[in-house]
Amino acid sequence: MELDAKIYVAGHKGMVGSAVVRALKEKGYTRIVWRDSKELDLTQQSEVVDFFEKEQPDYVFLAAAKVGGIEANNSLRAEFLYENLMIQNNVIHQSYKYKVKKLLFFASSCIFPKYAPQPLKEDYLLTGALEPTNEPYAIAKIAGIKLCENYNRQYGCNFISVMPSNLYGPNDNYDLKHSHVLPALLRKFHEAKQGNLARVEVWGSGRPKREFLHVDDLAQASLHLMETYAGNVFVNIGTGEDLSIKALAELIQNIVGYKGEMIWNTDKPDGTPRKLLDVSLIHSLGWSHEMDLEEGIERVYREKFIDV
Ligand code: GFB
Repeated sequence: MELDAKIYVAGHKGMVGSAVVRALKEKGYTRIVWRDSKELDLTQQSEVVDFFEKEQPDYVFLAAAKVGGIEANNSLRAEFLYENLMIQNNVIHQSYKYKVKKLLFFASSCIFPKYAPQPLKEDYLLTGALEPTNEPYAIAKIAGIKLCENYNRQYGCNFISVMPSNLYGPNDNYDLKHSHVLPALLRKFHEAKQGNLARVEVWGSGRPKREFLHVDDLAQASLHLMETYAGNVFVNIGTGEDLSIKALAELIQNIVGYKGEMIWNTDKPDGTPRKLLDVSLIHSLGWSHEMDLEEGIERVYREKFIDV
């Protein structure tokens, strides 16, 4: 990407989009464009057409999506399918129409089959049934990957897809009902410590394993792929290491310094038992993660709850 290229970051206020904007600015890109959702509703085709007609971006990072943790995915099932399909259909199709040089689509590791062998290689896609709690979201993301792949095949576009593991970092969602586990536990333990509460409720059995990646690492990987990679194979982006939810909860409890008890609410779903990404492809393409999990959580905790 030329430093004076016009780059559209869809979803610039979200955790992923804002990290991409930070990384682009750090590298010296100056013509970054974005719109708030009030100015441009990406689910509306005519608004997206008008935006592309006006801005004619050279490159697109498609980070706009309806996202959330296990409860949000499981309860807002229609919205997760409908809104994500609409957003990505509109942005990917207009990127083709307006001859965008390259587009990067952010998918998610929940697209893999629930019981796929671990670690998850890119070619395990569509080899088995999905995890039911996030099937609508996963189906939308699989459609997005396939849209990119088939615009490449039929029209010679240069649209790539990436598959991040579970993410955390600045601008995460801390709403206890709809957030992911890591921000939810940071908030729960912090508030329990502040309020001298005797116990904190944690969801599920604690046995599922998850792989966590700092969003700044994801942004660096995405820029690297935008600059160096073209192809129909999507690329896993992760650390290649996971831990159980129980181990994560203990780590967060220690970082926060909460001395009370943890109660496991097994009425809440566990979700997929494990989704560790095979990161050999991205390693072979010359990128590996930098942020260690403990250091990353300490940093996020300080930024969100201490240095405010
Ligand atoms: O992060 P999370 O909501 O999503 O939950 P997924 C991960 C695990 O943490 C589950 C447990 O086993 C939860 O039961 N957990 C424990 C908690 N305590 C909590 C809590 O207080 N809040 C939350 N949210 N979880 C999502 C998918 O799956 O991950 C999306 O639904 C997407 O589609 C995203 O792929 C990355 O990792 O299970």
